[in-house]
Amino acid sequence: MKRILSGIQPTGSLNIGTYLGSVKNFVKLQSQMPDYEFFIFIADLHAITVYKDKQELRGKIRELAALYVACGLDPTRVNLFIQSEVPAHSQMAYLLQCNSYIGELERMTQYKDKSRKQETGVTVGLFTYPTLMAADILLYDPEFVPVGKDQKQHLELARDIAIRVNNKYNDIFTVPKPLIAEIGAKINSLNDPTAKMSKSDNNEKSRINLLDPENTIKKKIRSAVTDSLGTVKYNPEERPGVSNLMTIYHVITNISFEDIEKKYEGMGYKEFKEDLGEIVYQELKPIQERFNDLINSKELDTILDNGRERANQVAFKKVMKFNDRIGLGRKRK
Ligand code: ATP
Ligand code: LTN
Repeated sequence: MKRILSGIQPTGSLNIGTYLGSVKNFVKLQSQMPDYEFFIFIADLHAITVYKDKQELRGKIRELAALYVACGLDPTRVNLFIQSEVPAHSQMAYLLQCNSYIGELERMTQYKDKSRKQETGVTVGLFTYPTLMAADILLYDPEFVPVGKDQKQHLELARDIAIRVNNKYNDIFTVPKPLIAEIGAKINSLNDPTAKMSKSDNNEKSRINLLDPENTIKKKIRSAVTDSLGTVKYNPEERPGVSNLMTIYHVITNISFEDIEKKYEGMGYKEFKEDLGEIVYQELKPIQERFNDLINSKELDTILDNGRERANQVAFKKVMKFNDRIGLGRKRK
């Protein structure tokens, strides 16, 4: 069976950027692509490239798992698992590090940005992060990897590594293709609409978290940065603020930009923002209700146990096969 795989880090607060750009897409794909087996995981090993408090990390991992299911991932369709519970990820990452070059990792823009921001205490893990990501992917031979635009470069590296290893060790990996959502692929920050809405932004007002209460959601949208023109028109270059809000509106309701423009013709931002606040809240309400049922449930543990079992089965086989091709250990019978 062909496969699809993706992961999200359990850091910060899951927000509508990650939801609209990534999770909602998985939910759509699981029904649009019935011939594929899905692997979706919580990338907790990636989260510790920067130090995390133990209790907080544990909490975030579980929260993210519950949110995935609350957002509509169907555990009968998707193997949902926690990365660190499948040891082959770390093993494969090492093997791939021995097939990657320092120069290509130094070119990764996310590493350059993050290490520049941090200055001291930049860990080796942060630097080798893309090889761990390549391991996550190549272990499962997926045909497609749905990601946001910001992960495209990492995926290209995973492809390069796969091709290189295939040449050296006789076709061991499927070369994965990115699957990037067309629109809604990038939701921007509410207070700086030229930057990505990010779960690690220190400013809470920059994003709407999936677990924000109704009044917070509405307040944040009301205070989102727009411009002084006061017309609802889509023009991402010149009017990033209102265009970003229109993107959120469009991705949730499926109403075209043109129809949104028509609907709010002759009105200011106030009405548009009031409506958008309600639209976002209505989208998140059922997710929050399902989340509350799941977070402390046995059901969630069963889902993660099943996911871990299936992922281990596939991943262990792959890493042993690669060990064998390299010539590690003793020859397998
Ligand atoms: P950070 O900004 O803290 O590095 P993040 O908010 O990008 O983290 P990730 O865990 O890196 O969160 O993202 C998970 C997935 O969601 C990725 O595929 C990413 O591309 C996508 N994604 C994240 N933020 C957005 C956004 N604002 N718009 C669209 N997609 C997003
Ligand atoms: N690096 C990704 C999360 C991630 C991932 C993966 C996505 C880790 N491993 C494998 C797709 C496939 C991120 O920060 N968004």
